[in-house]
Amino acid sequence: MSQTVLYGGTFNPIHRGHLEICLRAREAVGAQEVLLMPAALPPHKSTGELAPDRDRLAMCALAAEPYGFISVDDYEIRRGGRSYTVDTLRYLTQIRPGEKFWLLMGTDMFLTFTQWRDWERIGELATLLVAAREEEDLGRLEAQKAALEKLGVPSVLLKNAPLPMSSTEIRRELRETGTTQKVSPRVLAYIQERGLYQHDSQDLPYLREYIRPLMTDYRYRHSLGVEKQAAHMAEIFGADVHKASVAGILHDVCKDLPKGALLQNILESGIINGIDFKASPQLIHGYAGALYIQTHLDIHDPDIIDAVRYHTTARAGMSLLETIVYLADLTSEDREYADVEEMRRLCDHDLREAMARALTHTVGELVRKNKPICPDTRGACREYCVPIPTGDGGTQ
Ligand code: DGI
Ligand code: FE
Ligand code: FE
Repeated sequence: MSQTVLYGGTFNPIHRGHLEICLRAREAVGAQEVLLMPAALPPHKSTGELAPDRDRLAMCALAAEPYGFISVDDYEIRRGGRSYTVDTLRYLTQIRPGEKFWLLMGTDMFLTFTQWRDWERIGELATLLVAAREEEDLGRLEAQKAALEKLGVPSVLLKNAPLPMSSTEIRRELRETGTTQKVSPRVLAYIQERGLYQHDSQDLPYLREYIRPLMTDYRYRHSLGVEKQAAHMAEIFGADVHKASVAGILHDVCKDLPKGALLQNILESGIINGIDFKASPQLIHGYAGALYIQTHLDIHDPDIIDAVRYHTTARAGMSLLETIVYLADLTSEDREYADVEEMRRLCDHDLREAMARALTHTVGELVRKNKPICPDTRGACREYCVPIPTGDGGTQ
């Protein structure tokens, strides 16, 4: 019977460590083929810096080319979004009847196997092949192997598989030096040609390009406007112009992304500041944006993160940068409302007065629409002596 090893992963980028594992896996089980299955990743998934699906797929194909036994399947990328392993295995066993499948996995996945969706079915469709690293606790792995065996799920431990190099390290090396020895020459050429992983994570032209497909044209124009206005105000008030620009361009990065997944990320992060996000879904995008720029864009500057997080609600004790981004959001060149010119004038001269006016307007609107006012917005109102009108609809 033909034997195939299924090797899934983000491959961001595929490197020599991955290829070593392919060789070891083939050897260990006498497989004819190792099938790489790059995972599609939705924009809201927390994965760190990620090259586009198509590029990761192309790099896998380039890396596989010299090895007759490695092939690449674009099934998960064609499907898009999150794929469950069980679905991928169902697909493979359907199109390749009579083949025996081995499912290659790391030890973390092996130890949590019974938490996977339809794990029993996975066990029927494939035999688990576990790439254990030398330094790992083999006793624990053997115990898990025995436990799974009892549940009818067979597995093989691949001991002494080479310590895989880390894609994170490789991305850093590429960013800092423009090159690396840890990927194959063809993959390196592709990375360099496409300019992957080589940007500085706070490079403005890169960030503008990055956000564009995540939002509507309207939102994109607004983001450019907020970047410009935040930079302008930072100049006037002696704040860091670069940080203001980065926070400005990114402040609404999550505004047009699906709210369900964003909310889940926020709840998992534990930073909720007493907000009932279900009652106030318009507050999700600032909090989600603050997480997103860390996980997807490698931006870890706490000043920028807080400016994004509090750009909708404001709060007591805002930094100068937070204040600038909050106000730039309301006075960017795309904004049109009766006294926008007056607000822009204040934003050039008197941030305190501008904040007081902005908050007065916001809480007035919220009360009029009978929407909850969140604790941080209340804190900002206290600080700027803005009374919250009575008829206030709730305590949020
Ligand atoms: O994302 P933008 O549209 O550019 O602007 P924004 O981030 O300031 O979002 C504005 C929305 O947020 C607007 O619908 C009012 C709402 N908002 C601001 N503060 C609060 C609030 N909503 C609730 N429920 N509670 C608040 O304290
Ligand atoms: Fe916003
Ligand atoms: Fe905005």
